[in-house]
Amino acid sequence: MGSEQTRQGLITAAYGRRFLVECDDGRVRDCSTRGKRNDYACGDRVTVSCSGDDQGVIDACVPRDTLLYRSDQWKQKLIAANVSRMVAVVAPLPSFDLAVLDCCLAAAEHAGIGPLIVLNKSDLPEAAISEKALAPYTAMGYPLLKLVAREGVEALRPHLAGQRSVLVGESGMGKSTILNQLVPQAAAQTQEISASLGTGKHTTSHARLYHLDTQSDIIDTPGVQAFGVHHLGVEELAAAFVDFRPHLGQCRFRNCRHLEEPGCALSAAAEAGTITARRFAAYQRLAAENLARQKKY
Ligand SMILES: Nc1nc2c(ncn2[C@@H]2O[C@H](COP(=O)(O)OP(=O)(O)OP(=O)(O)O)[C@@H](O)[C@H]2O)c(=O)[nH]1
Ligand SMILES: [Mg+2]
Ligand SMILES: [Zn+2]
Repeated sequence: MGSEQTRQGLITAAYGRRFLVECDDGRVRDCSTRGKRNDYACGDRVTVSCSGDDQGVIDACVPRDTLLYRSDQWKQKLIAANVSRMVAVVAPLPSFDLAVLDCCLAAAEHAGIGPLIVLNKSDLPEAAISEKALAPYTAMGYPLLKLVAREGVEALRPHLAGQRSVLVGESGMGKSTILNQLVPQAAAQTQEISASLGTGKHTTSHARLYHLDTQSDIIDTPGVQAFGVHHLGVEELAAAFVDFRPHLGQCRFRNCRHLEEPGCALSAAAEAGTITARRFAAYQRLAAENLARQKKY
């Protein structure tokens, strides 16, 4: 004993309750936590009690600038800390779910993280349909970048410069393929979409941070089937739908939840086509779920 030394570090991988921490002496240590804590994420700046060159224990976390997480009825899942940009990746095959995209974007808005939508695999003929489905998102101001990650991702680099970015999206969209193009030495395993089930064995299982240069990092994350936003209250939810913002505060009732209230400005906007009916329905479903939960507890 007596060889413990305290160091600052950056979490670069999160494996349940174990974390890889890049310490200020340049060494990456495999770290556990105190008291079975697991509320740390890739991108967290932490204090580590180091035991030797390879191992340590995380003692504390520096306050975060941002925290991206998802949540369902039971628990929260931390995804990435101190990120400034979300790269939401979709692709025509396997088909993607706009409802998942809506939740990713809402979580990013709520966390103060700037989203960029990437339509990957734009080499596929089905990409035209996907692009049409994404038109409302560009109309509401989200930047959209079409990529063929298999061929190259140079067009993405300017969006990542000076940022810490996180790749999010459903499984099989090509997040790890994008990462490998950006950081060839990462050699993240990518999954082969099997014709039978669309499931592959190389699907990403843990979040991992890579340095692009001294100013920019990128975090690859496992694909999600759903991106729960149970942590957003009804009011926060409406505010996280950026296309709703011009209409907020214009309903007849100040506390309008935009569900069945008369004189709802959002409902009128959906009918007039100023906001898309699909986005409004997505909001209403999430808001109704949220209220039902509040009643239960
Ligand atoms: N046609 C085409 N296929 C691509 C492109 N980019 C990636 N793919 C393929 O899409 C499949 C899935 O790619 P991954 O990078 O593993 O996807 P992922 O988003 O990391 O998936 P998870 O780790 O499960 O979340 C692989 O078979 C890739 O070869 C592209 O630009 N065009
Ligand atoms: Mg992956
Ligand atoms: Zn309303």
